Amino acid sequence: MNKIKEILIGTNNSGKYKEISALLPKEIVKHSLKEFKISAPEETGKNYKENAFIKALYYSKKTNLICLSDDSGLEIDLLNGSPGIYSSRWGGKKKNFDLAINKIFYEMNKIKKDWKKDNRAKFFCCLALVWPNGKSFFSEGIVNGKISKKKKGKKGFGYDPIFVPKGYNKTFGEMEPKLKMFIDHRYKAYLKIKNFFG
Ligand code: ITT
Repeated sequence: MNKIKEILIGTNNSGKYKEISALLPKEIVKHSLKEFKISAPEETGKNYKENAFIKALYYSKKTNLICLSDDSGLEIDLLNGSPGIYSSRWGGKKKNFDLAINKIFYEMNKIKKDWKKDNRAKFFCCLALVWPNGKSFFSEGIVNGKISKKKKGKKGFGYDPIFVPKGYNKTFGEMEPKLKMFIDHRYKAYLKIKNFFG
């Protein structure tokens, strides 16, 4: 297999960008969307895979580069899997995750005032690797955990301050990024495509 030497990391989320670029081998030439003036496609898919494909295909066609995109989300058992594929949209137009996190607490409290023991959740990630000719490859990863009663830590992004991964007693927001990135959903999905990069 010809190893990929140059790639576009097709995300507008700087937290994701940092993690993905740190996972990829150093030698690979990495491009970010900041180098190009491309607006984001509408995520009209009905699941993570469709949305990851929409993004990677669109950015790959626009730039003629192989593109790696991520579609991910937080799934909370008590909320029947919400916010799920709408995780980004719960932050509103301004992607305000203080708001999104408050909405999560609000919705959980509405269902059960004392949800301390009903706090199971997971992060899901689908990575799509798409070539300009439309060839594609997908991989998925999950990290199980629970929702913390309070927001804790300022180190991460998105929902990191309220997610405690299984086997740890800190939120992702309290963890060093170097620890978080090797236990999360994105890393687990990346392991399944890492052979493309050598
Ligand atoms: P792109 O589509 O440009 O990649 P996005 O932020 O809109 O950026 P998604 O549509 O995949 O990406 O939304 C997933 C949301 O889930 C994202 O905005 C984060 O808030 C959240 N999320 C995903 N992975 C996360 C992680 O590792 N830590 C915290 N929050 C995460």
